[in-house]
Amino acid sequence: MQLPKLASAIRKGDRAALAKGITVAENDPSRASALMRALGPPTNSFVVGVTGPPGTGKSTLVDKLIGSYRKMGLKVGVVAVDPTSPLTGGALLGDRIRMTAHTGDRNVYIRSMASRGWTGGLSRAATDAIRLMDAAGFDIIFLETVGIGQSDIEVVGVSHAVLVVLMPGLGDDIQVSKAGLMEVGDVYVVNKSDLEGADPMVVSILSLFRGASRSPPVLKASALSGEGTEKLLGAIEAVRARFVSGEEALRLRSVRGMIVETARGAAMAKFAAVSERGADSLARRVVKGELTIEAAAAKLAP
Ligand SMILES: Nc1nc2c(ncn2[C@@H]2O[C@H](COP(=O)(O)OP(=O)(O)O)[C@@H](O)[C@H]2O)c(=O)[nH]1
Ligand SMILES: [Mg+2]
Repeated sequence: MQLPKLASAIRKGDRAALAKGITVAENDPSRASALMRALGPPTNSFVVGVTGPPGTGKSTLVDKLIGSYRKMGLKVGVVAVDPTSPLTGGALLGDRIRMTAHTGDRNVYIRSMASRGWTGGLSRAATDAIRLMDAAGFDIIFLETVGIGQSDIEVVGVSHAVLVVLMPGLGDDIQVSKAGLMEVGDVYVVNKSDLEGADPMVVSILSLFRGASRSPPVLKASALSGEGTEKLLGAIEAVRARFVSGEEALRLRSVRGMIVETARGAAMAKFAAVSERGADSLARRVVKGELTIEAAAAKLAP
């Protein structure tokens, strides 16, 4: 399909077109860039980043929240990013299993994105997917990402609100602060409150913010039993209320994140385009003294 046609079908909320658009975003950065240009700037979607170590119950919680938002009559999209699939093994399958409660619902769209190499490229594709869902008219978009390292977490910069999901027994607070999770969260939740050790975990997170310039809410919930999920929804809704009322700082924050991820994605694509073809003959010319290494490198780069 021609890109302008595809863009206009996506804008009409055509699910097949949306799926196609996201596939373009994943596989073909240059076409994706043209498609994004055709879509224009972000409109009304409220983007909720959900991050935290693997297995804390992010997908299960998102599934619960989808249900709450559907009851409110809102359209919900999910982008589940798994940049570290070799490490987390099976997480994507997990996402699919744990978010099946809404498979028949035309107002819910869930898309998992697997790593094809670089985290940066994946972040750009995820950013594009969010913009595509926004154009398709989704009110709420969840961006689930595994928060293991700094680069995995950075992608949540495109969100209007970031939910950090932890659980009892994660060990010392150092694990949490090391990954950069303490900087990104607007709301912290200790999930699996049905298990031992949720309260000490809450205390240890609160202690990390002692003396800090901000004190985000730290909640307890159980995605399995539903306990505490209403409060969690309330905390997210408090941020969404600011978004809906047009708070500029929130809109700026998400757009800023999109610009950064798009720029990183473009830089990654350039990096990937450096082929080693011709390197042998260039090396010969450098050895002969005909070229500097810098000049040879410039010939190799696109
Ligand atoms: N006991 C308990 N288990 C949970 C809860 N929420 C999720 N789980 C389980 O934790 C495991 C990982 O959940 P998942 O949502 O895939 O975690 P993710 O990797 O963070 O997305 C699954 O076996 C879930 O059933 C909870 O509130 N209590
Ligand atoms: Mg998950």
